[in-house]
Amino acid sequence: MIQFMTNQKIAQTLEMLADLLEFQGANAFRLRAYRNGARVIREMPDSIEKLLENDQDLAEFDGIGKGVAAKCQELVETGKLEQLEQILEEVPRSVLDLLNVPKLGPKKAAALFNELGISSLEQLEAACREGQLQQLPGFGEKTEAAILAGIAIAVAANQRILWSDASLIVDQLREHMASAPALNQMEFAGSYRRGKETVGDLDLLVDSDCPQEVMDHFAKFDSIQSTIVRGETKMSVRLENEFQVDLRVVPGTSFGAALQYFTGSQAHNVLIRGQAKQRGLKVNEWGLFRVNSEGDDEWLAGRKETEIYEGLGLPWFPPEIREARVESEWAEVRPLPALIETGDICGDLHMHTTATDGRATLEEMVAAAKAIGLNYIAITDHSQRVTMAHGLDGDRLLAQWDAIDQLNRAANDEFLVLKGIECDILEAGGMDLPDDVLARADWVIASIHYGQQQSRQQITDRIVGALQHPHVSMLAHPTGRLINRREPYQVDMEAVFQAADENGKLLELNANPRRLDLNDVHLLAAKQRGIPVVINTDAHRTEGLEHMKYGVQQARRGCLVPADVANTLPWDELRQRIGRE
Ligand code: DGT
Ligand code: CA
Ligand code: CA
Ligand code: ZN
Repeated sequence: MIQFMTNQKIAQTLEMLADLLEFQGANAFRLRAYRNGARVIREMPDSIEKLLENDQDLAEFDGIGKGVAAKCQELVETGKLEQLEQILEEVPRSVLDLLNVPKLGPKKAAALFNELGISSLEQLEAACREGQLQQLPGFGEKTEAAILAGIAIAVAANQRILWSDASLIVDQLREHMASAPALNQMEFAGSYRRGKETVGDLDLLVDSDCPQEVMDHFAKFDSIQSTIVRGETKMSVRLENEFQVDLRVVPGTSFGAALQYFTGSQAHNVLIRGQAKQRGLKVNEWGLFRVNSEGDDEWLAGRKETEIYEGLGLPWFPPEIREARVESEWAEVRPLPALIETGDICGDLHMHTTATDGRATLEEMVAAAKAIGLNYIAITDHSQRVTMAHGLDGDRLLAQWDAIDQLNRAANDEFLVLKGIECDILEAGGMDLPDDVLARADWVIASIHYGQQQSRQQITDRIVGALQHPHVSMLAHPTGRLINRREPYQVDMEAVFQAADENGKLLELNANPRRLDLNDVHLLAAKQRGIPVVINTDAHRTEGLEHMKYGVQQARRGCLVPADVANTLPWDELRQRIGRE
């Protein structure tokens, strides 16, 4: 039987095809068509399968060409792609892992496969250690060292996926499990529930008295590749993308206790057990108990998670902060500080337009921001140094600001578009645009895009210099990391915090799910030093504005409340905070 073909699966297949074709040296134009198509299909509200059933021509959708439409048809009708099957006969699937190594482009990866027969990360690591790579044309000693250093990142990328990617699987699983028999309630526990930036596996917890029926239904989930283990009440499966899902079925009387236990983190649970012990209690995945000297413990609670915390004399800690960082300090605090929520955000102060590397025009970004209920935004395109993104020089920037002035004047509403710029911090230090231009902005972002390999001292000096600059308002994506792709640059965060604090500057929490920079630990450090954080999407297309929720979730992990986040303020107040006219 042909399996149900979700948009998600179609998109994944197209992406895999593109990756493998790139590995084989196919032309960039075709690859882009497949990748764009995959993105459009992933975000489409309608199911491709349904559209085809109704004889809809897919090529009529923006971003889907004839080639992609034909591939969709083939996938829906046959469940596979002939072209992909053929490629997989020539190269093993594991070469895709090689493409996750930073500094190892598809061309180099293909050379390694063809010349040295390397088709997995293990083989790559062994070959680097034996110095085999530097024997090949185009590979020096330096390249070899860089590739060896990058393997760790690729291995991590194989083991942990972005929270935002996990959430796509969660949505599908929720939908699939909704029709499971005898299911009373369910929840995804573990790192997913804690909102961690990457997720190692999913922990699905189900309340039911019929575990076998629930597991039978779970086993029918579309993307399951294999069952790792199945027992009386537990089951673990591997999905087609190698991702693992653990299912546990518990009775309603234990659901809250199990939810608490399997949400973790392990460090948080150590604190919880310690608190229980102090009070002559015991807590495990079955419930909260009073310990009796005879050994027959008395069951106290377990139905609801809140009852566990209450029974221990603790506040109910939101899952995001269960990392053993603040719980001891907050144990006596009532009520707990209310962590920030997406609805608290009034403005978005970092985004791009078609003037540089954005995909939407100024007008389109403004319309989209209004539609999602923001009160103000700053347009912050790149500055001239970012040649790859067609960065703005002073003249083009002033022209954009004129357009923004006109837009604000013409609109008869309260919405405000701010004149901003994402100004590069130059490799030698200093800002990429003259002071007299920056002085006229409403909002100046400083950021590093070049010279990321410099020494810790150089990078720190550049950033501190920018934070001392009178016209700079905020430092964007302060550590420059790309999760699973690029390590943060070497920077002395203590010095950055101090410079921000002394000069009244703000630090960004970039909400892009691949950046989430500052990270949770840095956010808590910023909060403790009283440095305001700004959560921005850095949107490069209108849909990018939706990323705010990922940033807010990360902010919650940093224990931030609305007062810690500057863009919960109306612009007038925020402007005074940063000393702008
Ligand atoms: P992950 O999957 O690596 O992103 O992280 P978690 O936190 O989801 O970890 P996972 O899936 O191994 O286990 C889920 C939760 O279950 C974990 O946060 C705490 C609890 N747990 C699992 N195994 C143990 C264990 O051996 N001891 C204790 N105390 N707790 C455990
Ligand atoms: Ca997990
Ligand atoms: Ca697990
Ligand atoms: Zn940006």
